[in-house]
Amino acid sequence: MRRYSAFAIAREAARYHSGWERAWASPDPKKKYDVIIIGAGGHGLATAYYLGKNHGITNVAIIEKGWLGGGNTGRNTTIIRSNYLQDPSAAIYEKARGLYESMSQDLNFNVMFSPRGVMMLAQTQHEVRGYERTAHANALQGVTTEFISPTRVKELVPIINLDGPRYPVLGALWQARAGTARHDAVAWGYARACSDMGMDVIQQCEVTGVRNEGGKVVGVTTTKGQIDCDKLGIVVAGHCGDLAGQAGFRLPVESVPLQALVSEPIKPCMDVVVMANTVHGYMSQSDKGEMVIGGGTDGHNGFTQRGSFHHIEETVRALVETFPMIARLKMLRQWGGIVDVTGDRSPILSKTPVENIFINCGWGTGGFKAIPGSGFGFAELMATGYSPLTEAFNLDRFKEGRFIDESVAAGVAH
Ligand code: FAD
Ligand code: PYC
Repeated sequence: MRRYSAFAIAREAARYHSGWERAWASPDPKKKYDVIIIGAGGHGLATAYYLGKNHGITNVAIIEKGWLGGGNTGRNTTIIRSNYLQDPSAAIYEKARGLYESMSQDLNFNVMFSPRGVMMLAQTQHEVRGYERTAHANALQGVTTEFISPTRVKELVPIINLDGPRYPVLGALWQARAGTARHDAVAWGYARACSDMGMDVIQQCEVTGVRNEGGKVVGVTTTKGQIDCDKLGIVVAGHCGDLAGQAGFRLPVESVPLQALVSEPIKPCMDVVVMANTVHGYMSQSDKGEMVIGGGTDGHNGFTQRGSFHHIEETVRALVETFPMIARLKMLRQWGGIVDVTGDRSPILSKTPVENIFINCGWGTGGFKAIPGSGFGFAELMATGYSPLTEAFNLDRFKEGRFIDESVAAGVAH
């Protein structure tokens, strides 16, 4: 396998942005695509990739209003884990985690997957019981997690304060094979693989209308003209309500800002990911040495890619009590994304009321970890009409009351 340095990854990005590759393809009005995917985030690109790789469907266009991975895929804090409670979730997140393990080889693009371990602290008795229950459920699902003691927590994270001023650390749910990956490399790797298969990745092209005839999709209208297709996948995260509206149906999804921040780089001090959901902050250390920090969503719907200022204060306060040594760290940057949240905190991967339109959304605050599993299943659904990975996540569950409640496993409050 060829390995890529950080420099080589940056060069790959420059290739895309310089127009050297097909990634700057423009829509060809004479061409009809078998499949159009709206949204060149991780889920859209992974879907296109598996349509080609697993189902031989390569007459595909991926249409992006901004740039590759410029939505939530390039804005998240890169936590990858599969310690969810319900069986359908464990299946799709564990499939994804497994695919992350071999993604660099599969795409021949270094996505810097780092299975360093993810720890979710239990700081109330309620959380202890909840995480013990999750560990038992995971054992039945074949997902390797364990509930560990405070002593083990301290061994793994020497900088942690077990006796915080508000909540002591009573233990943690630990997944040793969970971790992080370089988020934009995931988008670039999939995009290059799609491009190599002959697909058109069309950037700076916003879909402004979805064209249906007789209840069946025929194409889209974009800022670069009309494009025809047989099947359409809407994979636009926080903008899914808007696109569904253009197609003529409604979704049970709310869009809310979620933000993150990073500190100045410091020497290595923590080699696992820690999530503290009661005090409400989480932190990991990037390969560059920056502390990567996040907390909850804004308490109101919104489409700003910023997030409210008071959340920064709350998140930093929570993390300073958990890791007192970060108190004097300077913060370098802050940003936000628009996340698409469902009532049961589980995604939607589904057929829609319009024939041949499929929707993949609702990943909320936790979809980065799911990208390869979601793409694998959604491509199967789009190609064959059925996927065991996506079946439980269909839209009808909201009518039929078959919720997949992951409000605890989602980790980030929303
Ligand atoms: P996106 O990456 O947002 O892609 C959708 C694309 O659609 C965008 O590029 C957008 O420009 C495009 N688009 C929208 N409308 C149109 C249109 N009309 N025409 C054409 N294109 C359009 N998840 C985790 O698993 N772990 C984490 O640690 C984590 N941390 C997070 C931290 C933050 C601050 C945020 C914001 C999110 C976090 N997430 C995390 C969630 C994760 O980032 C998302 O669930 C995931 O990236 C969604 O991917 P996507 O491909 O569905 O969406
Ligand atoms: O889903 O693990 C997660 C997560 C952490 C931060 C944001 N999302």
